[in-house]
Formats: sequence, structure tokens, C-alpha cells
Amino acid sequence: MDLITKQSIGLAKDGNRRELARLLSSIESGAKLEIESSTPWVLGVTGPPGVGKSTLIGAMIEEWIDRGERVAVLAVDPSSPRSGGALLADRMRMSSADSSGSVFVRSLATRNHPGGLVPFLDPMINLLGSCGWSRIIIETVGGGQSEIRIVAFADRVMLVDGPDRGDIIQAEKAGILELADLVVINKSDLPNALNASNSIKNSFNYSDKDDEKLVLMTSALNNDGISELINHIEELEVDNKRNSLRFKERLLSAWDYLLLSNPSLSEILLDLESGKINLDEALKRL
Ligand SMILES: Nc1nc2c(ncn2[C@@H]2O[C@H](COP(=O)(O)OP(=O)(O)OP(=O)(O)O)[C@@H](O)[C@H]2O)c(=O)[nH]1
Ligand SMILES: [Mg+2]
Repeated sequence: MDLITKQSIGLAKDGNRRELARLLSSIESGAKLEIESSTPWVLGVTGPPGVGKSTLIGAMIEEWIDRGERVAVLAVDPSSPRSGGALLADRMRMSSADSSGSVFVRSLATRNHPGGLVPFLDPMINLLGSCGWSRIIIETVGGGQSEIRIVAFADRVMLVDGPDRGDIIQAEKAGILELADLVVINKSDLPNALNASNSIKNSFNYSDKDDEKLVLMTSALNNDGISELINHIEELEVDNKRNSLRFKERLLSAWDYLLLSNPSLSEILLDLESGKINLDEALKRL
């Protein structure tokens, strides 16, 4: 590693945000930095579009800052430009605390990385951790396999839903619910929220009695339930059963990445297509 990189890691650790942003970009473009591995605190936040994830994260950040934490957010594929950095920046401007040094937001687009974000997430999280960001949030818009794989990089997973019960059924199907430590029904200020929360609690009672999952209600808009939510999150212990599920997802992602980045992949695909080789032979060649 060259001197410049070492220097800029030093600067990032001293709180230089521009250097931190630059280092994250170079990780994204494939640079391998030597960062001592820290044990960062990471929360994955996922859920259907528009349920208020970013607004809720904004409210949580204010609470964390009040408690002396520094919070970094990696927003994966923010669906609107306002949902990532801009929204949080607005919210921070509105809050009275001078929080500029305590929040860092970075957007990541999976479309720039056909093989997935896997090779970058770990080093990015590590870099943020070793630069003193004490609470690291990964926000994804939930729905499918790729979200599961991304939130699996967090040791704690929170599923956010709205008052419409239909959404959570999607999450059940996708298997995100299995990875989640807690479910938050946001928009508790809207009429159906309590029903949604009760029906989710009931479905948990039926499906898995050993796996007690927390269901909380918040209104990110009115700052309702935020401090309780943070209390619960801070008390979460890393769950072994879910942890091994998460490691399995991480391993699968790494495996996929290895396969997709194999230089002879396109050649092997051609040979498969033309019937020259079968799947077993293809696997051997890979
Ligand atoms: N009534 C009500 N509206 C809310 C609440 N939280 C967020 N909203 C509104 O819901 C809309 C979507 O909020 P976002 O925070 O962007 O939702 P998101 O889940 O991050 O959206 P995506 O990232 O696009 O999936 C905005 O208009 C928010 O103002 C809430 O607690 N109550
Ligand atoms: Mg959002």
C-alpha cells in the first residue's frame, strides 16, 4: 500500500470526511486497503418501498447522537434521490443539535457491481468502524434475495413495515423475516398500524414459538417510540441461530462472486450451450 493511502487512512481516522469518502470510492473500484479489522456495530434495515425506513433512520440517528454515538449509513440502491443522503441531510439541518461531525451517509448502487456488493461491504464496514463510526446502518429496499444477502452482513437486522399487512407477507416469502431480530411497524400515527402489529404478533405465535421476535411500533414523523426502539436495539444480543443463517448467506454471496468473476466463465457457458460439456464438467473446470 502506498504512502498516500496510509496518509489518507490516517486523515479519515482523524475525522476527515472527504478522505473517508475517497477511500470508500477506492474500495468500490476494487482497491484492497490494509485496514486493521475492528469489530464494528452494524444494523441492517430493510423493508418494502416507502414504509419510512429513511425517515425512521433519521429519527434514530438523532437519538443516537444525543447518546453520544457517531452514525454512518450505507444506503444501498436508494429508490429516490431524496431517500438517501439528501433526506437525512434535511432532517439534520432541522434538528437543533450541531450534528455535522456525527453523521455520515453514503449511497451504493448495485447496478455498478454486477457481481454484487459482497467484496466491498466488509472492507467498507471495517473502514467505517476503525474511523470511529460507532453505529453503522445498512439500508436496503426489501423484497428479494439480494436484500437478504446484503442485510446478512449486519449482526442485527430490523425489518420495517407499514400499516398494510400485505407487505410483511412478501417479507415472509422472501425469507427476510427469518433473518430479522425485530420488526418495526412504522407510521403508527395511521389508522391501521395497531391491527398490522397485532396480526404480525399473532402470526409469530403460530409459526415459531421458540423464536421470540420483537414487534414495535413507531411514528418516525412524530418521533414516537424512537427512544424505546433504540433501547431495544441496544439490548439486542446477537442470536446464534440467526447468526449462522447470516453466515450462510455471506458464504453464498462470496461463492457467487467467485463464480461470476471467473475469467473462463463465458467460455464455459459457450461450451455448455453447444453441448460440448455437461454441468459436472463445467463445475470441474471452474
Ligand atoms: N404518516 C407517516 N408518514 C411517514 C412516517 N415515516 C415516514 N413517512 C412518510 O413516508 C414517505 C416515505 O418515507 P421514506 O423515509 O422515504 O421511506 P423509505 O422506506 O425510506 O422509502 P424507500 O427508500 O424509497 O423505500 C415519506 O413521505 C415520509 O414522510 C410516519 O411515521 N408516519
Ligand atoms: Mg429510503
